[in-house]
Amino acid sequence: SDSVPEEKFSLKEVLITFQSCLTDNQEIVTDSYVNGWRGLVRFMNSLGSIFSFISKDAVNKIQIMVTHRNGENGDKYETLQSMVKYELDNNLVDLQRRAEHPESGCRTLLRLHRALRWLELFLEKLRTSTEDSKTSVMCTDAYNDSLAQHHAWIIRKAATMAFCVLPGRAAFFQTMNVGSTEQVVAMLGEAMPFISKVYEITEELYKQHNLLELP
Ligand code: 1Q0
Repeated sequence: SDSVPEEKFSLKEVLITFQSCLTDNQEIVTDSYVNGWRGLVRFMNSLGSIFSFISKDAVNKIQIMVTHRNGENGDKYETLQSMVKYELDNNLVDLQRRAEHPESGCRTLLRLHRALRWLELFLEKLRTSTEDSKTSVMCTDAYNDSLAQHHAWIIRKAATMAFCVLPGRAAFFQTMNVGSTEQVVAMLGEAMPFISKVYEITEELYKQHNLLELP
């Protein structure tokens, strides 16, 4: 038959992409990293249009990274490590203020990297939550401990308002399409170490090159 079955969206596949980010010598593959975010955005879109101001920004940043990858020097962007080296060696990063290179791979990826910390904190809260835990509270706490520190007041306000309409824990777990609560918890336990590892390696890379505050 030539009918293509409607693909059931499962968050498991998304979180597994972060596993495929890591090469044997602990480098991070840009395409896999970007694909991970693509899947997360797809999941976020399924939560409702109130999140579209967030997904628009995420899509924009994903697109910037894709454009670098598809560009003339795309091979230099194969891993985050090679990207940092290439952009720094060729003065392609605005270090003090946004100027000639407002869309450098380094500054764009830093925003996704900070969001990955939010994801790590949020997933860990979900994993260890109980039936009466509130997703909005877990999400807000994770946000305040990570991304919020880098956001202006107005964005913090909008984000926190959006979190309030997150579905409850049970409905949220259902949207993830992974199975029972036990299966969700197990899946999160499996995926978390990879997400943490990817975060840690990127953080270390950026720290080494003094890139953690790029404008
Ligand atoms: C489920 C709810 C999703 C909550 C997502 C949390 C992130 C909140 C971020 C709100 C700010 C977005 C508006 C734009 C901000 C930019 O100013 C900022 C800085 O960039 P720039 O160029 O101005 O310097 N951009 C960012 O900080 C990047 C934000 C990227 C957010 C990507 C979110 C992707 C979505 C993920 C949904 C995952 C849901 C996973 C649930 C897992 C459940 C097991």
